Amino acid sequence: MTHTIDTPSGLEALGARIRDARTITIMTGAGVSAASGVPTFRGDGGLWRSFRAEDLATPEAFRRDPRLVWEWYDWRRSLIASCRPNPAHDVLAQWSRRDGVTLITQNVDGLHELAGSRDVIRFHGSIWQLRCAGGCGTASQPWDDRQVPLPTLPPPCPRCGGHARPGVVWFGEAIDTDVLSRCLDATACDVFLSVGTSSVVHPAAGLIARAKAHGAYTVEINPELTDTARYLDLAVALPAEQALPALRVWEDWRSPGGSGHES
Ligand code: BJW
Repeated sequence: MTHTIDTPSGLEALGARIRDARTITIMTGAGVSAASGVPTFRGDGGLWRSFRAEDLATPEAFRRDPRLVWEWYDWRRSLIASCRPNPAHDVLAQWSRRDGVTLITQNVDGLHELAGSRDVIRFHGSIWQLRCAGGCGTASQPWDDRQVPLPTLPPPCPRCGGHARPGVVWFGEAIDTDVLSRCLDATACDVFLSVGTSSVVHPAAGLIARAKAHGAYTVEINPELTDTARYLDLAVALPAEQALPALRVWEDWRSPGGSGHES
């Protein structure tokens, strides 16, 4: 049966387990950025106008009405541009300096990178990248564009003049094969933490079950425990920005008597 913790003072044993683990994989979702002011998809404020992510984050929606889809992304880009990393991003940035830590995020907001996290695996791409949806097709590489608001919607591809699209993964689209294979490899770990995700969108949601099958100690951190939590070893019913700093892992890793492995 899953053990549940709902106070920061109950996190000592998890902190010790993480400190002693050789390999730790963390997968984050929208909840990790909630305290920074980025709306989650399926919580309060998850609707834009009257649309859900499932209505707009699809190739069909883009084909039908590229301007509408771009208005949503342009609004989100403007909002995210004024957001700053919160203590959850800061703790994970510290952890990312240690050997054996893999950070995977479903988020496209770039806040882990802004907090200083190294080698973030972006499962669903980046809202700060664009790629050609027109004549250059899938052969073209994404490019960075941080303008907010974008001067023209939809923005044009600079090469072929067709529409550019956000450099993100929509429903029905495959995860980049290299990204997926690195994430599957990272499920062979000692501890797997799922932080701030509703665990309803696959294949990301399936990674923790795979980690458990490999023998990892599996943990969810989410104030609203998900259906997945009941299959895991531990459920931490706290916001990420409270739970992660309360683990006090980095302080020990840094200390001379700490359990080492720091790069
Ligand atoms: C806090 C907090 C705090 C609040 N602290 N926590 C298997 C079974 C069923 C369906 C499928 C399946 N395999 C594939 C599918 C179909 C589909 C899918 O999963 N559909 C489901 C909806 C049923 N998946 C796909 O289509 C994927 N592609 C695919 O599988 O391709 C196969 C293929 C192979 C070969 C060729 C072709 C195809 C792609 C999925 C792409 C998802 N994209 C999006 C948009 C990205 C771009 C953008 O941002 O616009 O990704 S949708 C959206 O959902 C976004 C997110 O990354 C993703 C997950 O959301 P997340 O992060 O979990 O957010 P929320 O809002 O749901 O949850 C937030 C949580 O935080 C809540 O639980 C809160 O309680 C919590 N919280 N405050 C901690 N302070």
